[in-house]
Amino acid sequence: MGALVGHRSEDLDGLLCGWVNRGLAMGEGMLFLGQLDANVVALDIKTGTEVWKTPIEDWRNGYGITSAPLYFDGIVYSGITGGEFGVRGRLTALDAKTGKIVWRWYTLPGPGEFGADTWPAGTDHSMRGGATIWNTPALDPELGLIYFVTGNCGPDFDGSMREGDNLFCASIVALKAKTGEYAWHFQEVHHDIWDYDAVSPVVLFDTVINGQPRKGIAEAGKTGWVYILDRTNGKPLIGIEEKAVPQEPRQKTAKTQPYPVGDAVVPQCAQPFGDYEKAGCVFEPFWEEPVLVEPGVSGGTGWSPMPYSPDTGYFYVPGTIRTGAFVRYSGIYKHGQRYVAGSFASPIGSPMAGTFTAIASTTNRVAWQHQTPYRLGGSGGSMATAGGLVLRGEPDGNLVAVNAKDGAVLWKFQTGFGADAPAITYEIDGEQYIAIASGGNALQGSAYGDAVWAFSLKGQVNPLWPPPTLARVAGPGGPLAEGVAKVNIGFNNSEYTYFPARTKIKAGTTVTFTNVGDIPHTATAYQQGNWDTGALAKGETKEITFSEPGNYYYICTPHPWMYGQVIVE
Ligand SMILES: [Cu+2]
Repeated sequence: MGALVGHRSEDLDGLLCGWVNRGLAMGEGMLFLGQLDANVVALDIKTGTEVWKTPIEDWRNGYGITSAPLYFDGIVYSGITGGEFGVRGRLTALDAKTGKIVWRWYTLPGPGEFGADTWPAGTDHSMRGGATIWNTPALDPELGLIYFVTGNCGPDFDGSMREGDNLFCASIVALKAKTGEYAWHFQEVHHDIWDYDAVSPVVLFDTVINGQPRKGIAEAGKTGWVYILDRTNGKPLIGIEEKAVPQEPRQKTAKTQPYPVGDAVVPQCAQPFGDYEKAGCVFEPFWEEPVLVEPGVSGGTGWSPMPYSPDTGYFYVPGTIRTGAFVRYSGIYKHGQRYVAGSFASPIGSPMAGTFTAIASTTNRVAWQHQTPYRLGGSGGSMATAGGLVLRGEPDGNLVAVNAKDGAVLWKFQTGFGADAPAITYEIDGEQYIAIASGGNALQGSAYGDAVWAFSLKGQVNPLWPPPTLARVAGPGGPLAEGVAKVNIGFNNSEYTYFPARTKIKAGTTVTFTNVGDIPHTATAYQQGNWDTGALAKGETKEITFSEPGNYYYICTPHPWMYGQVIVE
């Protein structure tokens, strides 16, 4: 599509969460898409010709777009990402015909603006406080309001310099769709230090509570709860209580946090694991000694959407069960670079699993729940049909149809690759089809592919063989660098990381570990093997030769939450 012309694609590699695009919008004979380089582009739907292209920011400042835009009534709405790069989140409205920016609403208040008193006075921390918009907004034409959710506060994991609730991080926000004027907000997590973004798209639904018809809005959070509000005013529909939470004065933790009435869809307390001294529940604070917290950063519901069925009145909530070892360190703000001041790694070998839960919209209680051997909260989500089915793609490659009322599994089909996309349904000449893109997902660790499957009652294509089994325990993530024998430590202003974190080499290869960070680090064999670079000061290098085939994990001895992997063939 002519994307990313004008700069080398590898310049963008270090940005955001990888090469991700969550879809397109359509309107007025055009397709609208947001690009990783922070341009919103309109294409002629028939020819693919570019009609206009508007940068809503400069990607060199740490910004990007990964969400699908929303088109309504002559306006294209786009979020922006970069919450780990010291950016200022915003929603941008563009004229669909010309691409001119109509308005923008900053998710972080400037001096004197509403919410500015939730940041320390006389500082500019709010100007790089994140609160980015990872997913597509929803719009209620009758109320004239547009709704969206915001991501974590920046810097991640360190709240010491940003005392206050830090609006509008981790919030559901409503604006007047035409003008961008503030209508209401609800903050899910005050003074976020856990990367508890609100990132699953909001769901608008109509319901009846105590005999009264109500206009609802709901969002599934990384905390494991579903937040259910009245979308006319942002007030809880069922009940959300502010409760006192454990404190860490150095983190300037919020005194209370919102606890929705009802059930969480994933466990909210970490189990003790390994040598970690402390395991806590949701909102457990931490400082410079790692503390296990559950849900971890990718726990609960991440980017996956949750559908609502008006027939059952249930939300279908995808969840991830995963523990994070949270630790804070000193992060240094550098313009346009990663600005993360801590770590959240899941300990090597700690369990990972998922849930798929029907939550009753009128009580916020579990109606039924499936336990899954793989994570679902950062996956594709699902779709509810008027025929009483819920269809969900799973990272193990299966497209699964379940009974929306009771969760009984009715049908499964192996698509051959990670089915980490929501299914869709459509009708042609009176015949109903179901389709799913099955392409895998790096964060899920599912098998990559490039298949689009369509199903009807007349379908005759056979399923594929299942892809390799997914990891059930945590370990180094990210792409596997083939044949790369150089590992940089502290690369790209990410002091506590190995890059690449995973590499695959032939037996007999010598790997060069170089510390390009600012403080001493090691690469030290973990579990298998007996090798160690020893402490490498800034700029120092050590060569390690791997003669035996095997799977070699390694950690940094002074910073055990740092880990990497060398696979030797
Ligand atoms: Cu280290």
